[in-house]
Amino acid sequence: MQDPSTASPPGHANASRVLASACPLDCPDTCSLDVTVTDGRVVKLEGTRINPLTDGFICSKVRRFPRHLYGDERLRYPMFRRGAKGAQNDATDAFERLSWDDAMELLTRRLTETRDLHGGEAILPLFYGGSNGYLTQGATDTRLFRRLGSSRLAQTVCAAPSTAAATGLYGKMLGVAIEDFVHSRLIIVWGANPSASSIHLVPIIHEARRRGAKLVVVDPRRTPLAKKADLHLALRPGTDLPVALSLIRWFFESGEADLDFLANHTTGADELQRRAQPWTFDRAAEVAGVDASDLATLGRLYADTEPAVIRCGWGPERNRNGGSAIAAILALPAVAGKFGVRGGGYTMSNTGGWKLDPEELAGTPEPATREINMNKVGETLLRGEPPVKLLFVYNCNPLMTLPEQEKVRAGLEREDLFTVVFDQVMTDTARYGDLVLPATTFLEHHELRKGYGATVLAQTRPVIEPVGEARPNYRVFGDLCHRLGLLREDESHAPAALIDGLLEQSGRADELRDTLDDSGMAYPEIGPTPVQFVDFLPNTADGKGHLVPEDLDREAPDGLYAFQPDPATRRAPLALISPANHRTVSSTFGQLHRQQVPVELHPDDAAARGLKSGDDVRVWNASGEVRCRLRISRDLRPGVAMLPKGIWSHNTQNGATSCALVPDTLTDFAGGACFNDARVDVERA
Ligand SMILES: Nc1nc2c(c(=O)[nH]1)N[C@H]1C(S)=C(S)[C@@H](COP(=O)(O)OP(=O)(O)OC[C@H]3O[C@@H](n4cnc5c(=O)[nH]c(N)nc54)[C@H](O)[C@@H]3O)O[C@H]1N2
Ligand SMILES: Nc1nc2c(c(=O)[nH]1)N[C@H]1C(S)=C(S)[C@@H](COP(=O)(O)OP(=O)(O)OC[C@H]3O[C@@H](n4cnc5c(=O)[nH]c(N)nc54)[C@H](O)[C@@H]3O)O[C@H]1N2
Ligand SMILES: [Mo]
Repeated sequence: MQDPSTASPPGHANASRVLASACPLDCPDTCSLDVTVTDGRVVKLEGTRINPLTDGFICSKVRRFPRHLYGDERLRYPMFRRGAKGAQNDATDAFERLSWDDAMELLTRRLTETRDLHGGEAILPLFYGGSNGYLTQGATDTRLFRRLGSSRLAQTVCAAPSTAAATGLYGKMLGVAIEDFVHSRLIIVWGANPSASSIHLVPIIHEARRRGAKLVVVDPRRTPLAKKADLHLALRPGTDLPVALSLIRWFFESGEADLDFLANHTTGADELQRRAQPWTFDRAAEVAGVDASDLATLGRLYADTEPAVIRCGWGPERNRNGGSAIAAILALPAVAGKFGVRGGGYTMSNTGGWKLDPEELAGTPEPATREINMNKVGETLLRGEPPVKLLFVYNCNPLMTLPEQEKVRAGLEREDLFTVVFDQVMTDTARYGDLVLPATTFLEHHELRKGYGATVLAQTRPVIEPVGEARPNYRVFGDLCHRLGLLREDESHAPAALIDGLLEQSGRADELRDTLDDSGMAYPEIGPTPVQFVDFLPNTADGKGHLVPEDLDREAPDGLYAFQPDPATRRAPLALISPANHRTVSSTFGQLHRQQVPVELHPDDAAARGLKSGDDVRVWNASGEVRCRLRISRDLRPGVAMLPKGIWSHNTQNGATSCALVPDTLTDFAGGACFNDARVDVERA
């Protein structure tokens, strides 16, 4: 392997070279990569061991990255719309090519006019998880939109309630390192499906089991790990809260709670016990649709086994009880006394090790303009006051990933809305763009990212010249600031300056710079595998875990840990879940998979509707309908349907996806998305 800093410059057409990189996609693993470049083109991506978690292998999605780079759907130059918004015709018919100079001039004019005529709040930036890098989001874009006085975006589509819960309870302390799961004797995979969403955890779990560990999976589906588990709790979606509270209650009632730990390291244990009191195993089992005896088995196993770790995923947060559910799950290791040993505790998001804030580089404080919850973008585009007149979409594909898809679609169809879509490929959203701008990928620009499973910080450089005329976000947002006269003389949007600015915040910039220049990856000062409550305490003011944090308690309707019942109705009795699939990362790479995707249903639910596998069906509720094939699956529990997240309009018969059935209601706190509160019925089409 060759260090990119000493390699011949990107684009230099010569024989094959292997250059180091790291994946910035929205996935916990942050794989370290070797990229083979032949004659200026990427021909192969492989995993390395620089991030030991990668262990030399990567997912099939990123192995096929050359198809994303060079495929027909790749955006190669700026384009202006000529045809109808949303037209599915060939991109070359619907759009006219522009030079970057003309595109930037047009955009500068539209931004200025919109602000002058309608006020800054008529501009809405819309962005999320396309790249998890500090250079593609947070610094230069924030600088631009703050100085324009645009509406602000609450980034709530994922992880908002879980982050609020982890912050409220433990100050978002680091989790158990993924590598340390091998030391666990009991692994509880709670609402996560690492076989699709973070594949490097899977062999570690298998190794732990070879060493004698037990595996429990809490998931409405029989996931690949659930099929191998010692216990699978196939609960109803949205019922994690009563299940976790019933375990908490049992620990207190049976004398298994770790009262010493609770007294020394937490506050709020008595109040938590009081709130868990109504949830006997029988009552929780009835609400969750599981056997009370399985809850008792899990309680006993968790009490008796050490080290025990909970891998809490994002499945439990995506419903009306999501915030309280995550809080209750994260409270369990405190109640059961599972912290303080290697391989014991919990893991959720592991970003707590890095306190770098790109927004500090924006150089302008957050204005007091209106804040739009991104789960309500459809509603805002249709009925927001003042109306949104200019929508600037980047790092996301909102038509395929936000709730109330038909509202989002109707909003994007507004002829008086000017939509900019800045993306790498012609997404379903980009088809509604008035101005479409081509973005580089991580193999064509500089990046610095932190992992959220692996605790690494990764720095990467371009390994090829941009495809076509694609440009990095930092350049486009920086140039826009400059053209609009919003850039101060001492400010730079050069990647080196941005990286320097971020590393300075760490208090160990020189050391980090050396390490990153050397290997491309660095760990927090505390090291790669610190132990919870041994090597560090919660990042709360008093260093304790707060089991009933006041702010969350105030925000939640009826208070923290209050259960909201199932939203099913007679007309919409089935719970539709839409978890991650193994072909896409959210909707990224969806252009590469054109086959029809079926909705899945349990055999009993299909039989009750006279349906069989292969039938054309209509999945519907008051928000919309999806027309697709039916697949009968014994891996779902009765009452649950599944249509994965991340699919595109070409994957169904009518162009609608699960988001068309998802309400824009919010989680109990932090304004999170309730994807798994979609309630539907299925009938023959
Ligand atoms: N291949 C791939 N990898 C990804 C992604 C991707 O789209 N594809 N997405 C990335 C992103 S953005 C994220 S946030 C993570 C998400 O990764 P995960 O945490 O794995 O989240 P999900 O896939 O949403 O759901 C996980 C599991 O929760 C189950 N589930 C659904 N509802 C409930 C519930 O109410 N309770 C419980 N206990 N379980 C429930 C689902 O059946 C699913 O098996 O993965 C990241 N990695
Ligand atoms: N039904 C349903 N929907 C869901 C979920 C669910 O559980 N169910 N889960 C949700 C979750 S967990 C998440 S995180 C969201 C994610 O939703 P989004 O944030 O919309 O993520 P993606 O669909 O991956 O779209 C990211 C886009 O950014 C582009 N991109 C990548 N890098 C760059 C860059 O450097 N510059 C620019 N300009 N563009 C770039 C990619 O090409 C891609 O088109 O989806 C949510 N949607
Ligand atoms: Mo996510």
